[in-house]
Amino acid sequence: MLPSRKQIVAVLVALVWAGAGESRAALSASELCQIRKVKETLRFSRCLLKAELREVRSGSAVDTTDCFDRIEGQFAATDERFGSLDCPSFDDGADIGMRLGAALEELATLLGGGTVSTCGDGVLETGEECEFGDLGGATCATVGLFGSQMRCGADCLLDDSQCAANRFEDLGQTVFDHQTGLEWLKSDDAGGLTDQDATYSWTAGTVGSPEPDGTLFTVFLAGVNAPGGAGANSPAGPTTTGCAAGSCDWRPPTIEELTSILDCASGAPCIDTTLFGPARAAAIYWTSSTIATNPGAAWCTYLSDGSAQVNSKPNLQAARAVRGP
Ligand SMILES: [Ca+2]
Ligand SMILES: [Ca+2]
Repeated sequence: MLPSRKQIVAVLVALVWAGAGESRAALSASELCQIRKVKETLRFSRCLLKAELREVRSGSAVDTTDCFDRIEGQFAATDERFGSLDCPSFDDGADIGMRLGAALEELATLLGGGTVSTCGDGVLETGEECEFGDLGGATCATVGLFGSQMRCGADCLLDDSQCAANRFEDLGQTVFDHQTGLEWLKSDDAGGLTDQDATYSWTAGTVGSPEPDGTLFTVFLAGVNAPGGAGANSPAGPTTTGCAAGSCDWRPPTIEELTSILDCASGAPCIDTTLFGPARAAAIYWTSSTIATNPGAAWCTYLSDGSAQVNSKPNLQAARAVRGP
């Protein structure tokens, strides 16, 4: 990558600083190493600019190999003399030479009336859609796609090839949501933990108990997160890890997360069963969200109309596991 204006200024400041530093009483080994390198960088710049002068005068290309050989040799000698502990930078002769060489070549082009590409200089300019680390506000969503993989590609043009065309991706045992980054465990009708008819309690206590020790946690989550767990008779059961769909960090969704996948377009149940698996039309799904003013109850989602419901934690309701951010 070409040096930025900031990097060029830093070199100039270092040159001035090195000149001032020489008059100080005591210089550290680190400073002495840096001064040698700055001086050598200065010589390298002169070497290249002299070559450019000869080139303009003669009208033919001038070999600058000697310039590059010298800076690499001198930097290596400096590194050897001071060592990596004392030198603030190390083994960087070729890199400095390449960066400065590229910058001076651009300047020579400009001085000859030519134009240079500004892609890669870190500044987003007209004609550029992006620069390294600066996508100009573009995301997969701003171009009608899903996911978080918008990239800055060649010639400072946006590269959306890693964005997803569809929000939901069917991964077999799970569904990945490219909009939220969440992965959902599918339901089934196999009679195991993830069966559409299975129901669980939020707490093992009586009405009013806030504790998360019901079968939602001790059976459902413990099962999908444990090797050889009780979910083994469902399609989401046996895997190389033993956990459901190969992941052991399943959890109940928050009310916001569960609401984000509801879809009442085809009526009850308000979820796309072709994607997320079967669900009873009147199923009520637990979430991890306790009611702030009533710790003995938690938010649920009612699949018959997609509404949020308050449910007492000892009740038996359906469960759907999620993982991710
Ligand atoms: Ca630019
Ligand atoms: Ca069933």
